[in-house]
Amino acid sequence: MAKAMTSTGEAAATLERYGLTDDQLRAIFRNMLLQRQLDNRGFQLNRQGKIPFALGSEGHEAIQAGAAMAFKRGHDILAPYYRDLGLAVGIGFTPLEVLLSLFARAADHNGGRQFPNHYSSRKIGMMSFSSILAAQIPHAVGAAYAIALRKETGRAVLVTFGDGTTSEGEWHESLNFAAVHKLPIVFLCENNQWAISTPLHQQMGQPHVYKRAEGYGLPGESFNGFDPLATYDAVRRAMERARSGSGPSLIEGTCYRFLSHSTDDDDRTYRTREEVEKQRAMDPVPRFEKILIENSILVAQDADALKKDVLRETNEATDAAEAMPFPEAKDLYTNLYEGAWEPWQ
Ligand SMILES: Cc1ncc(C[n+]2csc(CCOP(=O)(O)OP(=O)(O)O)c2C)c(N)n1
Ligand SMILES: [Mg+2]
Repeated sequence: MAKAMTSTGEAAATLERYGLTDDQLRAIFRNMLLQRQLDNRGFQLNRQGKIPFALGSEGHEAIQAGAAMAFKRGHDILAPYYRDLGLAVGIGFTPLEVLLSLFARAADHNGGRQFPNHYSSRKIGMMSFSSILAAQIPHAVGAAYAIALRKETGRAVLVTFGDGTTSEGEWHESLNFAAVHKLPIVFLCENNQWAISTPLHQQMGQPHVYKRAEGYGLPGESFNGFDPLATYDAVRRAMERARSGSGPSLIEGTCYRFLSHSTDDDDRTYRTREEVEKQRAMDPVPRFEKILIENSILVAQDADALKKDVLRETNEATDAAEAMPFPEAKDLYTNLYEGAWEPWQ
């Protein structure tokens, strides 16, 4: 294969694309752009006083778009956590569904009554989850246990969590149980080096989460979470292992949280701008765009057209969701009690 030229005229190293087609590579890039646009929209709407809360996932685009490409829709199950906007969108959750969640409208999957950014969709195989850190992990292990009990093949569970979450007891119990029963599950840690205001070194003595795998008798592996293709490769191999009945894995991608934890905190109070700027210089979105252009998979005009298209899609979803009604007060107990029973009566 001929080597592509970089913008500086040097020969670019041949891209290791792990069998992905040009269309798939462009789809990964589009997903990264869409995640960032939707992510920013949440912060903008909050600052405009239109929504009470949003979480940022900037810096997680590569890890999530790469993982989404390794997920088999219609077969696999995703048990995500609150920062997985790009994973949700990457497996088929629509921008309108994201905005309905942020605006808490009645047409939202959870009837507008779940916390923003807590998506779920039976249709695409995405489990509902709670804000309690690590609570999704035993649920995910339960889903994997069900797959094993039913002797289903060709499907597996992908469960995600942050670095801070690995300090929770459920995390350890889940890994041990999954290892003992050789369950079809992949534990994916999105290590962004912070847990709100707690830096990694105050969270754990061993900064590499994947190294704990050995203690449970699992394979463990780390990869560059700013690289969507390295992520795709690691997640695909671990999911294939799980789908084929060879058991669970613990994999860890290192990335960084560029924004505050959420619209409710100000990261200037607990970390330096120098640290954030140093990580920003490795921003995975422009980095991947450059790689695609240098390898003639994308031309600059197409990249601009993609960005415009993603902005248009986000604007349309915003307007459509905002125009929809809130849930009605009479529906407060629907799906909570049988027959919408009012417990005080
Ligand atoms: C059991 C529990 N303890 C504390 C919290 C408050 N809390 C919410 S997010 C968070 C940080 C989690 O950090 P990490 O797991 O690294 O994920 P990240 O937000 O960095 O993606 C904390 C402490 C919670 N939701 N649940
Ligand atoms: Mg974290």
